[in-house]
Amino acid sequence: MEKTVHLLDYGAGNVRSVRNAIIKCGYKVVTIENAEEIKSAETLVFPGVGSFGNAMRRMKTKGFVEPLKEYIAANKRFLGICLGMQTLFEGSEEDESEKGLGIIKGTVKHFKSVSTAGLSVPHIGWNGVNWKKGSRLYSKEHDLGSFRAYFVHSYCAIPSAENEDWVLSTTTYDTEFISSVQKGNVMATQFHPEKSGTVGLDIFRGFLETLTDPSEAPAAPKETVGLSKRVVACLDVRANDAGDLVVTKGDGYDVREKKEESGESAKKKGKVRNFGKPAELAGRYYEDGADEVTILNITSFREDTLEADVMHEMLIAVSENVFVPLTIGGGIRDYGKTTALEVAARYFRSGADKVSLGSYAVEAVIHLRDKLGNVCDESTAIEKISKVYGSQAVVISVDPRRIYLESEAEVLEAKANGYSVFDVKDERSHAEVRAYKEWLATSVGEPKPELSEEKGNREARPSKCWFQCTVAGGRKRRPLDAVQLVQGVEKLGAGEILLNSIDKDGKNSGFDINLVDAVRSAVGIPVIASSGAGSPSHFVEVFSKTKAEAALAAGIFHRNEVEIKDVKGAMREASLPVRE
Ligand code: 1PR
Repeated sequence: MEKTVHLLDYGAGNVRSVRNAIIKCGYKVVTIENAEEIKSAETLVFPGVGSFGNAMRRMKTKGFVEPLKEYIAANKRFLGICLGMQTLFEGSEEDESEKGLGIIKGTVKHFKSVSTAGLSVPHIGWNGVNWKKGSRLYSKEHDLGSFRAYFVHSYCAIPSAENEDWVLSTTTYDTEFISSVQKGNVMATQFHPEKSGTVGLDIFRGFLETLTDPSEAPAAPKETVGLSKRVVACLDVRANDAGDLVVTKGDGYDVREKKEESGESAKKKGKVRNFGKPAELAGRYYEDGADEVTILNITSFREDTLEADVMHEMLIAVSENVFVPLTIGGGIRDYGKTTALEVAARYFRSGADKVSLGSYAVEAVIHLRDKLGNVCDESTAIEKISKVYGSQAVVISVDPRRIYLESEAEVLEAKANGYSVFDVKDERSHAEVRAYKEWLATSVGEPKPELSEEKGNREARPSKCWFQCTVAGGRKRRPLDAVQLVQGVEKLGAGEILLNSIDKDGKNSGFDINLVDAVRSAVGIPVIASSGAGSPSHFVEVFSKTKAEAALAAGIFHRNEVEIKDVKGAMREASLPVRE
C-alpha cells in the first residue's frame, strides 16, 4: 500500500515545497480538507505559513484547533514546521490577540525583544543546530553536528525550565532560541527541513521512517557551526525572439548579443543571449551547492504576469527538484482588478518561498514620502503581502545607477533633494563620466557609453555620487535614492533587500562595495549584494568589507567560468562561514 502523509494546509501559502519534499521521500500527500480528516490521519505535517495571528484565525475558522490538539495528545506522528512549531506555544508577540495551541509552555518573542545586538531581523539563512538530546531522527548518513539548517523568521521561542522537556535543539542568533522540539512522536522545527538541502531531506526521512522505531535513540551530535554567509545563484528569465522562456544575462541590463558576439553584421538588434532552460539551470545550481536560487522575470513590465502561465509552470518544475529557498520576482504589482497580493499568492502556491518586488517598491516609497507624509497606512502591496505571508517572504529588488557629481553645486543640489552622497572609487575617466551624464540626460535606452579600456582593468579614481533608483529594468529613473528606498521599504514591512547595480551588472569587476556598504548600513534587514561578480575573490571581498548577509551572481555561473564550489572554497580559505 502506498505510504500516505496528511498535510495540514489552511490555505495561506507555499506548501508546495513541503509537498515536494514528502514526495521526494517516496510518500503520497493528501491535503486535509476538514476537521474529520485530522482524526483519521496517521502522519500529519503542518507547515505553518504567514503570520501567527492569521494562522490561528484560519485554523479556528476551519475548526482545526481542537482536533489538532487531540491528535497531538494522542502522540500520533506530527511534524510542525516554522510557524507550525510556533503555534504549539501558548502565544506570540506577533499577535497578542490570538492564543496558540498551548501544548508547549512559553510565548514566542520577536528577536528584537530578546536581543540587544542590533541584529538584522528576520533571521534568514543557514545556521548551526545544537542538538540537546538523543533522537531517532538523526541521520546515519550525515554528520548532523556540522549541519546547517535553513531558517527564515523574525520570532523565536526561548528555552526555559518550563519547556525543557520538549527542546530537541537550540540555535544561536545572538540569543539562544529553540530550533526544534520533540516529545514521543510529536516534533516540530523552527528551521525548514524541506529547504535545507539533502541533509534536510534526511531529517524528513527520519521523521517519516525512524521516529517510531523502538530501538535506542542515537545520542545528540555536537554542534560545530554558526550562521553562514549565503551564495545565491540568479536566473534572469525572459522569452527569446522565438518565444521560448530562457535564462538570459545582461551587461549593464542589456541582454542582447553585441554585434561581434552574434557574428552578424551591424544589421539591427542582436539576439537575446540564451543560457538554457530555467528548470535545468536551477537544478544544476542546487546540486552544485547554491544556498538559494532567485528567478527574475526581466520583461515583466510589458506583460500581464497573471496571464504568464509559463512562469508558473517553470516555477512548479523548478520547485520539484530544488530543495533550497526559491525567490521569484518581476511583475508583482496591481493589474486592474487583480491585486499584487493575488499575484504574489499565486507565485507562493507555485513554489516560491519569497517574492521580489522592484518597480512597484520604488513607486510605493515615493507615494509614502510625497502623499502619505511617511506614515504607513497599510495600503501598499508590501504591507499587505508581508502581513499575510510574513515580512521574510518579501524581498525588494533595487536597481540603482550611479549619478556622478563633479562640482560642489551638484553635490549641494543632490543633498538638498535628500539624497545621500558618497565618496566612491570609480573606473570611469572624467571624459567618460561626462559622456555618461550626457547620455543619462537625453536617453532612456541603449546604447550607452562603455568603459574604453578592458572591463575592470583601469585604476579607480575618487569621485562623488549618489545612487538613483530606476524602474522597468533600468529604463526609467525616479526621484529617489537607494538609501531612501531601502529605508522606506523596511518601514513598509519588507524583509530583505536584493541589491543590484546597473553600473556593475555583467562587468565581472567585483561588487559595488560603496553601494553595498551604504545600503547595508542604512537598514536592519538582510542585504543580498548583487551585480559584478567576476571571481571567487569578489565574494570574499564583499563579505570582508561589508556586512552583507548574502552575495549573488549570474553570468559567471551561466558561462561556467566559476563554480559555486570554487566560491565556497575561497570563502572557507578566508575563514568566512559557508554551508557545505
Ligand atoms: O520591476 O518588480 O517587475 O521586477 C523586474 C526585475 O527584473 C527586477 O528585479 C530587476 O532587477 C530585474 N531586471 C529587469 N531588467 C533586467 C535586465 O537585466 N535587463 N535584471 C533585470 C536585473 C540583475 C541581477 C543580475 C545581477 C548579477 N538583473 O538579477 O542577475 O546583476 O549579474 P552578474 O553576476 O552577471 O553581474 P519588477
